[in-house]
Amino acid sequence: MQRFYITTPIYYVNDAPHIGHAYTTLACDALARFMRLDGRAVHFLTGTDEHGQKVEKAARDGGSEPQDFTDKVSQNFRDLARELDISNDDFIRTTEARHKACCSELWRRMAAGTAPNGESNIYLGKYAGWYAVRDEAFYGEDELTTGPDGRKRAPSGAEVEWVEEPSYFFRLSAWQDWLLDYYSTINPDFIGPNTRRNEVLSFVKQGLTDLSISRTTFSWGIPVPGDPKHIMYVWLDALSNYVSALGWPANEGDPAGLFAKFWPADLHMVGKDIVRFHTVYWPAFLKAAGLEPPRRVFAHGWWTVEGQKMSKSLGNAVKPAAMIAKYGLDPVRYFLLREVPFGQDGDFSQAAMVRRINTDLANDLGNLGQRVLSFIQKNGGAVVPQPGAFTPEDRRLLDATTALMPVLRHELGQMQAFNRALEAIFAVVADANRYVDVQAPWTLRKTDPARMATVLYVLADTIRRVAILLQPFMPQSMAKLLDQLAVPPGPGRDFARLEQALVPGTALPPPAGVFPRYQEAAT
Ligand code: ME8
Repeated sequence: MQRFYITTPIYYVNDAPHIGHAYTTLACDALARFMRLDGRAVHFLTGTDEHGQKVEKAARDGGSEPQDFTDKVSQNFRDLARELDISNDDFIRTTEARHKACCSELWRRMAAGTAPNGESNIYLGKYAGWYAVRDEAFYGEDELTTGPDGRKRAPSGAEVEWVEEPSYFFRLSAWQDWLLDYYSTINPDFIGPNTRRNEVLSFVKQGLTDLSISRTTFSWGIPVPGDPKHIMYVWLDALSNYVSALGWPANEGDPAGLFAKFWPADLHMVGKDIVRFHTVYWPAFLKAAGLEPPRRVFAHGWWTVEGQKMSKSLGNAVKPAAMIAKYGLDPVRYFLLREVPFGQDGDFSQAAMVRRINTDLANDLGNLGQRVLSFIQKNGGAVVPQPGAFTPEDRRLLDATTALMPVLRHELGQMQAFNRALEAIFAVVADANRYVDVQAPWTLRKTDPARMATVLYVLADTIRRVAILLQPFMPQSMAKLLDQLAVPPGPGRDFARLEQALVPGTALPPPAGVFPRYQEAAT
């Protein structure tokens, strides 16, 4: 069986989850569900990033011990996954013992190995330079700008501070040629989309400097093996989650273990803010430790809200729970993945959300289901109709759904183009609505009942196929629609059954609208 390992970033617990976090997790969920329905063995991981200076500071600012604080806030991210109906197989916290053991071993392996220039991968030195706690990242002087307030800032807008302390370094400079080779020759599909790939390539071509990978001025983290005054740089700690959650190193060499089954990861999904950590540092760390690099990293774009950056100070962060309460879960899932070409930035506006709900979901898909199923209920004896021979128009509509499978495999599996996948499915929904209008079953009812039955059959089966294909995006609503077509839950809803048509004569329950129009409550 083909395997698929997909991960979200592990989120910092200093912040409450908002629509940006929901977005990444949702995209991964849709892909994980797609792959499962397509017959793959899937492992889908999410979790929380709990060490480092930023989290320690957030805990202390709130008057808590870091462990108590992280225990509490990590739960918000688990709750988010439940609110969004996320199908993750595991949830990792970097404060768990399984993770700490993995980090220590990864460090030891890196330290034991040599870089391509023959020198040791890790050496002790002194870091003197700029650090942004908000990004948990080191910056060169040339990357900074000075604001009107005289403070220096990183390209992300985060304030930086001068840090001078003993530190272990990773000999990243020596991995530059291997990285360029990895991006260009060994694995040209490593980074998506292309804009990000080009950015990373030019960053690496400019020349890499060695990376500070330990800190000594605070203590909330994993100690460096053999030198516990140092704690590991939080990004080395965090990135390791992708292998610690698979049980590495304890199950190394066990062919039935999760690590053997699922590493290297098929896809690390991330936001564009953290692409450098995942595409430069992470493959180099792994290679230095003698492990395989991941197969692909896709960096999606950034959401603003009503044209503004989401921020604590503006207090405009969109809370997923509030959106779900207002619009329903599946409309929110649909909107986020449909509205913006995946990879580009997008703006979350209530007006755009309502437009999508009313146009695509209520008018196009909802109406198709409702008018066909209630017509069958009233005029077709409330059973799956008995079709006669299919005309070319009938075949064209049925074939259109079958033809979607390779398109979806490409757009989702290779390109992570959620919007294009949804566009393709909804083009068939539009075809089906046109087919209803042209075939006019209400007229056939009087002139040619046998043909009416065929038309209704073709429509019911098209709705079944569309509902099966939309399950990864809107699992709960599509389950309701498939219930109304009397398709039992389980393997009958897998992609492999797409062409195993409805059985004429099967009783159909009374239909109920799946996507109501959204109307602003009168004030
Ligand atoms: O960076 N639009 O965690 P983090 C779109 N712990 N996506 C957004 C977003 C927005 N406005 N805001 C956040 C970290 N995200 C590290 C990761 S991984 C080994 C360690 C999403 O809590 C997006 O996926 O700051 C981004 O990359 C991630 O949240 C950052 O989450």
